[in-house]
Amino acid sequence: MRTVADPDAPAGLHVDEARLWSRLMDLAEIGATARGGVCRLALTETDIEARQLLIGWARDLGLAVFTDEISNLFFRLEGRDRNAPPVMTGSHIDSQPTGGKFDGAYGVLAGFEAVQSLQAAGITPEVPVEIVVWLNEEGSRFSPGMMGSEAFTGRRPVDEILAVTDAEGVSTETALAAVRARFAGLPELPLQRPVSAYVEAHIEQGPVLEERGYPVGAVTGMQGSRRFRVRLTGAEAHAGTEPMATRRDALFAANDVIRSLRDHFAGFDDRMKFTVGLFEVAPNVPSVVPASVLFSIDLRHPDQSVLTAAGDAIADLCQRHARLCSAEVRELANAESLVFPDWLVDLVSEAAAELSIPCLRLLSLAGHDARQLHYHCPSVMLFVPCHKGISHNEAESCTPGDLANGARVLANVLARLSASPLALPERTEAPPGSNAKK
Ligand code: HGY
Ligand code: MN
Ligand code: MN
Repeated sequence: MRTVADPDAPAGLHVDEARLWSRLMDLAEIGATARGGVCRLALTETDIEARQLLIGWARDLGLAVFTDEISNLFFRLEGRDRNAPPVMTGSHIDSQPTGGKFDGAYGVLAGFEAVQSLQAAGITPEVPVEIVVWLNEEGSRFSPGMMGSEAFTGRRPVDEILAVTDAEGVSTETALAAVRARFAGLPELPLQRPVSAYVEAHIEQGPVLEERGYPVGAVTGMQGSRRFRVRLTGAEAHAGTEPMATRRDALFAANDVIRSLRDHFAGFDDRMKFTVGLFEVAPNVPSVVPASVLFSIDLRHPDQSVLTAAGDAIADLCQRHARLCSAEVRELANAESLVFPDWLVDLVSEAAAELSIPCLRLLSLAGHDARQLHYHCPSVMLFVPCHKGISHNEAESCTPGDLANGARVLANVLARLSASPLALPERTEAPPGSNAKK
């Protein structure tokens, strides 16, 4: 077994499990919830506090700190070739309202641990290495998510992102301006700048690694997902006087529409995932017939043709089952299934083998910022187990050992990718219509 004493010991051997766990717990304090999770929504005071904490840690490591016009954060370990496009690693620090300590945060802090391991191994990379914090991956306040990585890669126009409003009517533009003012002194880098490669570490958010007994996963690709909003419009009426037959009851219409969608999607194989997570009724008072319902649809499947066919049926189903109400269907995002470059997935597997860490190749059923970077530069992910696959839930939990193993593999991957300039990646052309706002 090789040790850190070996001059050419893999950088990953310098990972410090306790240090990584301690940083994760410190970050989890920010937005901590009473049930052991985190609520750290994008562009809120908790997001700002978390950024301040990370900037302090980055400066302690001697990393240069940058931002951009959409408030992504970049912590840069300089390379011998300062002009070479950086190798990037990172994830997000915003959470779901009932999120866990590790979703997103792990990818950023595994990046810190991996870079600190490169430093401990005395490695000066040829190519700069940057840890990135993407703005608003989750999209739980400003929808859809992945705003930082979409703006960075040019996959969604910035003005479209700035125009999005939250439930209180606050625009992304207003909330972003307040955050940018708090970090006014940070030097800015342009959007869409070249990147040599992107590697994102993340918890699996599924049960496979834990069930199969693998400490690390090399992620082969990501299933496609389509996001919609459906608005059903009827008319307010008196709960005591309006006859049942003439009511334009938007809630009863929503009940029929959602039932018809459930029946339709149940007709596909069990890889189809259909979720209605957001549901708003107006005027939402006991003695008025509901006039308006707004609900979300999150639809996912690994087979692109199935996802296309299933998603394209939604508008017609809504119209047909809306009863006396009108139905308006808007698609917010359409992200295709994708496959990461084989050579990069192999590199993750090889880096794990170098450390004698068993590694399983698997597909990501969750969405991640790597989805956007995939069309900008060669990208890949590595997963670590989370207990029973529980995530987007305050009970999300991981073991310090698994988290450290993922950081060890990440350190080795970064060491190899940054050791010499990669041929500037030709960009993978995005499929037509993906991510397009209908
Ligand atoms: O929804 C997702 O797949 C991601 O965890 N935000
Ligand atoms: Mn995530
Ligand atoms: Mn998430």
